[in-house]
Amino acid sequence: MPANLPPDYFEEEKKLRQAKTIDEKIIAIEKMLAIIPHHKGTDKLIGSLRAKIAKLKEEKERRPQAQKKADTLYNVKKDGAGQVLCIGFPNSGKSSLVSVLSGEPLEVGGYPYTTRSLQQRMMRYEDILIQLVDTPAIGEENTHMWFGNMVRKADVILIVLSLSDALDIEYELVMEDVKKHLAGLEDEHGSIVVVINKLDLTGYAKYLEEFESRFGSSIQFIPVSVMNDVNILQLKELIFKALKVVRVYSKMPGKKADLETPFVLKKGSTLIECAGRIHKDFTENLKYAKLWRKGKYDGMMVSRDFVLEDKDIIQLHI
Ligand SMILES: Nc1nc2c(ncn2[C@@H]2O[C@H](COP(=O)(O)OP(=O)(O)OP(=O)(O)O)[C@@H](O)[C@H]2O)c(=O)[nH]1
Ligand SMILES: [Mg+2]
Repeated sequence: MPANLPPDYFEEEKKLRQAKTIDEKIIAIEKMLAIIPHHKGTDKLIGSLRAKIAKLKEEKERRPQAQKKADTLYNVKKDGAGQVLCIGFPNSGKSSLVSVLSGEPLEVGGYPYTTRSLQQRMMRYEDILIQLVDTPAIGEENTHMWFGNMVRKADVILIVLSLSDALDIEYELVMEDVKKHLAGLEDEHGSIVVVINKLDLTGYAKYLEEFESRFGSSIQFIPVSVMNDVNILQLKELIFKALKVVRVYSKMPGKKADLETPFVLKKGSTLIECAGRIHKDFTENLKYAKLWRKGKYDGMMVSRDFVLEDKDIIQLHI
């Protein structure tokens, strides 16, 4: 017996195919079920749709808490050595950039507002992982739901612009939005890095030069091409620098230093702050410490308020 399904049903079926989250899928199937006429010809279909919902609900239950949240909230919890928020206007290449930096794919499209929610990906930099957050373009209908909060808490704000004759204006517009939310935070907010993407596009050299002469001396910026893999490694380095962290390795007495797992601390952190991070007892019971710094110190005794640098190796004695 033919099912004779109404056009509304196929509309919902299309939505189901486009659905990204489990919730969206469940809603679409529930609507399909409500539309389907009940008769012998549709029994099987109804049964299989109900089974699909049950399976989706099960899948939803099984997923870790963090992932459940990521689907619904406009907030990404920090992870790794620091959080880098990528923002910009539609189509500038935010998702392309986050994909290539992290090596994990994201949806990319040649039309505006491809990205609909915050997405996190981890980028490896030497021996640490840095969290990148891809975002919907500024101007997307729900921007207000995440923009202020994420801008304030980011360790680095990556403004992604696409090379064009409107480079200056776009930069100023994004900065205006950003500054609104950073007002009052003074130097306590994350560093800002400007990425000018699509360097491969021809005919815009003049605008890039103009941008550089206007803003070059006051901001950190780097032109890149995701498409042609230009300056991507340099950008990784710039991101690491902008994070303003140091990596410190610990060496147990009589053993080799553990160079696999650095402790990541804010630049300017002291030995005792690092010791406290390694173990809370060290804060009180530390007797003395030795430090190795390539080309400079070879097991030198250092005091509690000694300021650590990137790649220092320390040995703590209690
Ligand atoms: N020519 C050129 N095109 C690029 C480059 N990087 C990305 N694109 C293209 O630009 C378009 C937009 O890329 P996306 O990464 O989706 O841009 P987005 O900023 O995430 O866009 P929304 O999510 O819509 O805000 C796609 O067609 C990409 O293929 C590049 O370096 N050069
Ligand atoms: Mg995108």
